[in-house]
Formats: sequence, C-alpha cells, structure tokens
Amino acid sequence: MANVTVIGAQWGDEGKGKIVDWLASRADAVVRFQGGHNAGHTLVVGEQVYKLSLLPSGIVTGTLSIIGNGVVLDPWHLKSEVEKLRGQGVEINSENFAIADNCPLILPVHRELDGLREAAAGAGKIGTTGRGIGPAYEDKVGRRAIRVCDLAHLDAMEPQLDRLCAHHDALRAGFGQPPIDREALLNELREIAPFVLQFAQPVWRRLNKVKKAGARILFEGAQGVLLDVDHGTYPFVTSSNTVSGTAASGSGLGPSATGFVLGIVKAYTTRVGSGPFPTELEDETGQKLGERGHEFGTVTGRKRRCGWFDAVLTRQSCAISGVTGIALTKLDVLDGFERVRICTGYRLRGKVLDYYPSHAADQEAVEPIYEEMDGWMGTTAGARSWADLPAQAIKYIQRVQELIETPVALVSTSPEREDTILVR
Ligand code: 2SA
Ligand code: MG
Repeated sequence: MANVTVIGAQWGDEGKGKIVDWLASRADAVVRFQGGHNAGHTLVVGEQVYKLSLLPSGIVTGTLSIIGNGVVLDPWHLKSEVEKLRGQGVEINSENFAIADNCPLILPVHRELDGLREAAAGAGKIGTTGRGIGPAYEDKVGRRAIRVCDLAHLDAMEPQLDRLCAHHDALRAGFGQPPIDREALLNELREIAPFVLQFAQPVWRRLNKVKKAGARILFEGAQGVLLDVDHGTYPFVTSSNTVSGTAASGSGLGPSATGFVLGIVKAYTTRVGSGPFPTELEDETGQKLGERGHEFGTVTGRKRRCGWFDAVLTRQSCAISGVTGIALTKLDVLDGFERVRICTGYRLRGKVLDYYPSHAADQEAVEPIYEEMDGWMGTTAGARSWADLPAQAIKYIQRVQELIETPVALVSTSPEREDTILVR
C-alpha cells in the first residue's frame, strides 16, 4: 500500500472510522490534518467499540498516530479522550502519539462563543457541534491563537493574551459576558500544559523522517467535502478545509505525499446540522434509513437527516478532492427496499443542472431529478466478496460508480473490520 488520504465525500459520517481503522492496520503512521474534536469516528474491533473524536484512528491499533498542525486542539478534551481510551486498554505514549507543536488551541472562550452565537442565531443557526471549532479557527487566521508550543512559555504570554483579550473581550461584551479572566485562563493552561507537552513536537520533521524511511502514511480526514469552508454548502459548513489537499498543508508533508485519495461515500445521504440537502426525505423512508443506519451523531448524539443517494453532489466532491477511488459504505442499510432512487441532476427555476450551484439560495431551491431502480431483497450485510452480493445490489454499485465518474475501490458491508470487499 502506498500513502492513502481518506476523506468524506458527503456531509461527514460516511463511515470513515471503520475504513481508516481497516487501512491503519496496514499503515505505519496515521495523521489527522484538519478539524478538531467535532469529528466522530466509531471503530468496532471484535467486542470492543471505540469512539474517537480527536485522536487519529491508528491509536487503537498502536500505529504511530499524529495530530497535525491543521487540527485545532482542545487540550482538556485531549486528556479525557486519552484517559478514556487507556481505560479501554489502549496504549498511548510519546512513542506512538505526537501532536504538532504549531497546532492552535481551542480554549474555553471558543466553546462559549460558539454556544452564544448559535443561541443568538435562532432559526438561522449553523447547528455546530458546540465545541468551539469555528472560533478557534478564526483566531488562528486572525493571528491571535494560543498554540501548543506556547504552553512551554506560559510565563511570557502577555503579548498573546493581549491580542486574544482585545478581540474577545469586545465580542463578549456584545453578548453581555464579562471579559476573559486572564489569571484563571493562565492557571488552567499551566495545569494542562505538561500533559500536552509530553506529546508535542514539530511533527513535520517526524513525518518527513518516517516518509524517507519508506513508511506508509495514512491521512485521516474528518467531516466531509460538502462541509468544506470553501467548497461546501456555505455558510452551513465547518471552519476547516476538509478536501484532500489539506492533508499536505495540515501535516507538513507536501502534496506529493498524499497518495491514493480514497473518498468515503455512504450508499445514501445524511447530514447533521442545518443547511440545504436536496435529497432529504422527511417521510417514512427517511425515518427507515435513519433507524436502519443508526444515524445519530457520535459526538453530540443528534439525529441525522437522511435521504437518497445524490450522485451530483458526490461527483462534485470527488472531482474537487481528486478522489482516486471510493469506499462505498452502509450498503446493507438499503437491503430490503423494493425500489431505490439516485439523484442524477437538479432542476433550478426551469433549468436542468448537472452540478451543485454555489449560492446558498440556489442550493436551497434545487429540486432533485431521480432515477429509480429495483432494490434487492437479499442481504448484503457482512458480505466479504462480490459473489456474496445480490445481483441488483451489484447493479446499484455499478450505477453509482458510473454516475460519480469515479471507481469503487472498496465496499463496506457492516461496521466490522473484516466485512469489506476489496474491488481493486
Ligand atoms: P462545527 O462544530 O463548527 O464543525 O459545525 C459546523 C457544521 O459541521 C458539521 N459537522 C459535522 N457533521 C457530521 N459529522 C460530524 N462529526 C460528528 C459525528 C457530529 C456529531 O461524526 O457524528 O456528533 O453531531 C461533524 N462535525 C461538524 C456540523 O453539524 C455543522 O453543520
Ligand atoms: Mg462522524
């Protein structure tokens, strides 16, 4: 296996966790390159279920796991996630885990601001995970973030704190909140610093070193392309670039390292949070998909919205992210549907579109054009070879592949690691 970059090609929750886990057992290093603890990756290994939201999935297999500079890091969450996994018997130490020392921190003020803004937005809210992701990225690009490396210099923090407070105190006043308590913040940082610093280093060096030594590197994306801050359903997006290109900038390895780009695609569509969703089903069928697919957020427990497979959106995501091949997941959720539908185009004010427009009002207004096919009565759950699949399910996969103009590389047929069909 060469290097692989795994990204979600829809709105997240495509089943990346399982695929990444499956690939991690064949990799020498696993890297998270964007997002924060808003991700929710569920890994099922035998009897054990691991729920990760910040740590790279490789941690479970003992593979070198790295949090790259493109991630925003909540140090308190980090500690609790590490402790929880250690409680499940997972070994985590400075040999198998590293954090980029230039990673910006998510602070309590970011989480508070996230919540205040969402509450104030009412019906117009984004539906964030409430974890302070957006405000932390704002501070990063606004050049006032406190970063992991700052934790080793807490006695010389005045300039950083001045910049941070100048910005946030004004914002907080607007919400009727008191200014940041600098002493309290410094104390909290002092307390958590040793825990974070034991893993901190310039990870670009470590990565370049293992790369030169021939390591196979797995880049683990979080969320999905349709939540990308540039290419997604703006403003109903997350605050990072979720496309494959970020694997390079978010880790400190150039684009030549990203290798095979594996887009994870769910056999139907889901979305959690607000924003447009052309194929959404607000009826019994949507309900059935949600129940059969256990569609609840890993991080927040929120119910996910469900709908038919949207080939237009997925084709667009695959193009934008340069997807080499896809892993099709949760096919078994469609088992037993008499008829299944695939969106092949949109109608927008009398015109037919073969792409998803950029403007929010257009994204909301498009009507899906469907193609309908027979479903399959047999079961695909647990299939481990092409021959185990009902003929009609194979037809569905082939049609998906044709419409998204990207080959299917893997089919995943249950959350279990081994229930995977390798197509090529
Ligand atoms: P944020 O918190 O600023 O990143 O939220 C902005 C939007 O991004 C969406 N988002 C996600 N969508 C799907 N899955 C995500 N991870 C968790 C999961 C989510 C959960 O895997 O289940 O547990 O609810 C994720 N993270 C962010 C979010 O819904 C907003 O639409
Ligand atoms: Mg998820």
